[in-house]
Amino acid sequence: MMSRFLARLRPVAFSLSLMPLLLAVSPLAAHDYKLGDLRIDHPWSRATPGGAKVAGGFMKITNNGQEADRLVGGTLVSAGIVEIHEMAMQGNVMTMRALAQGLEIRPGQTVELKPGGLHMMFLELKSPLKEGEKVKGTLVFQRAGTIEVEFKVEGRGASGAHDHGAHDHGGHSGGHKH
Ligand SMILES: [Cu+2]
Repeated sequence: MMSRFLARLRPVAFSLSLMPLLLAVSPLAAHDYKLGDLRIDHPWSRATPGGAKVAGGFMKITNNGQEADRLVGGTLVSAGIVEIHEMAMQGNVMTMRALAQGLEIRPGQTVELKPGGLHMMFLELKSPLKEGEKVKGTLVFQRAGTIEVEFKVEGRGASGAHDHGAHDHGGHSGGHKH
């Protein structure tokens, strides 16, 4: 009885202890991060077409804690400015606007930043983002603090019809009324 129990238990314990090692050495391993109660899944961006100075940053953020947190900022080594944006209809025109208070992630909630929706906005890119690269950056949360991440650069057509690179970004700040 006991030996059967142990036989079942051992493979589980073995694979759990091995997991951090595999994550560290395998480039094919899932690309996710933990910071306090937050889990950040697959930060990615898209290759920029020649000369583009802007790109979007995407990921899933899950809050497994008891308190709300907020994504309030971040950095990307190749970007001069990083903002957090949402897409919103203004009349019948889709526009982007910066979230001055950041992006709230409530307890138990998973928020997805994705093309055409909530996103990080990388502005003033000093060098193009090339498919296959991993670009270092940080995410800053109000409660959990700062974490270093890598944004995986995917192909230009990746996930979603909305091409951020082609966006008229000047129009979005120009359209702001303060
Ligand atoms: Cu934007």
